[in-house]
Amino acid sequence: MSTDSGTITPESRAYRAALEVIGQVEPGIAAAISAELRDQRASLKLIASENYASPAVLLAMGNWLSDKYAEGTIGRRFYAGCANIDTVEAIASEHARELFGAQHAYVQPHSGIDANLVAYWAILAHRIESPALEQAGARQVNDLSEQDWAQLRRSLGNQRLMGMSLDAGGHLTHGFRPNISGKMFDQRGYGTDPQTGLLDYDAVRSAAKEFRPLILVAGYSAYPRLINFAVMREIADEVGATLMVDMAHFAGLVAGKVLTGDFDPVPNASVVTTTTHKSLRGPRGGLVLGDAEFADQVDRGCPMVLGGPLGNIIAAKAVALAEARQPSFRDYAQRIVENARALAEGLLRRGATLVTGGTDNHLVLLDVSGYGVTGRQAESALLESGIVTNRNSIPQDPNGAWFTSGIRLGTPALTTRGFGPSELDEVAELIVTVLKGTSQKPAASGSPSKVHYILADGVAAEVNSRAADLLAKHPLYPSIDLS
Ligand code: DSN
Repeated sequence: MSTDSGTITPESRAYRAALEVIGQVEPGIAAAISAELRDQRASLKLIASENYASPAVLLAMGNWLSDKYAEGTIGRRFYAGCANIDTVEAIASEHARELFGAQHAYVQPHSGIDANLVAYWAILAHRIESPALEQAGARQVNDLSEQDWAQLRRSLGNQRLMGMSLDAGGHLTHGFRPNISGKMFDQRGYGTDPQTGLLDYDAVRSAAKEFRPLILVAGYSAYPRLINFAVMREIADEVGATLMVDMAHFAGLVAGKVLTGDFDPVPNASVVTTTTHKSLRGPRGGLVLGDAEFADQVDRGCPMVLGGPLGNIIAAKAVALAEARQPSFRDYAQRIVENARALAEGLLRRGATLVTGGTDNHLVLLDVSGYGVTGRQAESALLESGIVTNRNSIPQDPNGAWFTSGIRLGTPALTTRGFGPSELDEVAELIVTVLKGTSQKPAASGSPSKVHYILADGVAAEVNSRAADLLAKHPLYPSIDLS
């Protein structure tokens, strides 16, 4: 790209100026920002939960909206002078409601975990706290007698939650015991069929009938198939549970209308949470969507559960949501899935083992145990070869959640760069080349290491070079030249 002052793009101008200003105060930070762009440009990003936000989204984050405190929400702020934050929040909420067809949208959560905490407390408040207040004739908890307050606290702390277990592909916040969700709720996980790796709705139904949760959570961070949310809703209704869906991973596929009807969580669940930075391709953050009946409690997320809203991030969410309402986003979402399928087929054709035998969404879960390495070793060998992935446990993983026996691969980021199915097939070849060339290095004790590995001579160089050829065909942020 020409650096001639007549042809320089607005994005290049913006970032050069920003880096110059930052560099005058802390050059190390300016250098790290530039290095991150270089690194992202130079690697095949297959982390299923990452993406590349547009320059407009990125630029919306770096400004003085960050300086404003605005606890509360529109029309109910704890600070004066929030008119512009009100505008930003209203635009973001409207885009979210329109994009997803939701009755209500709360755009303040700082992350997916925060969004889930807001949702849990909103459901508890709506279903447990409000009826208790009504029964006691109180307007708020401060009006309760000590005895009623103690009783309410006991009730809030003893509710049941059921979600997909972590090793079946669920998320930490869906009731994993060490997580706060597993401690604040009496929890039970549902798994997948040990033979097929698929969600068994009959098993979920009978477990729910036995356990009778207050909240049934659906959604995942490492399940490569679709979930029928209409069936999950039927199960929730049968046992008196509120269906909550965490669509963080596949929000882009919902926004892009790849997941519709029974597979669209929004019309089927009462409360839906998401992050905004994964397949949705926005800034790092979260959203809570849902039925109007939960709106009042959801809107109390800040300051009851969350710290002050980040006006600059909400602005960037609004920009990203506006982008996702464009027709081109539907094409993008469709291509994510086609690319994931091409990646899965390419891996299978080259002898790899995939959990569930394939994919219907944006991710593939590769069982690396057949290559004689742990997920941790595979992750490191791939990184050395220019392929960024993350290790992930597989169902009944003998190596546990830290070393793991799996690698999770996702296509949202490479699809943003413009990769197509034939290139994902080549990526599959590169992955298998690395895995076949990787072996365990014995630990000092002589026993097999779960960490150290040996990569056969020449493999990293060859794969890095072929990855560089692929990446050169699809430059990242072509409108930005920092030189
Ligand atoms: N860290 C996210 C992921 O990678 O799936 C979930 O929290």
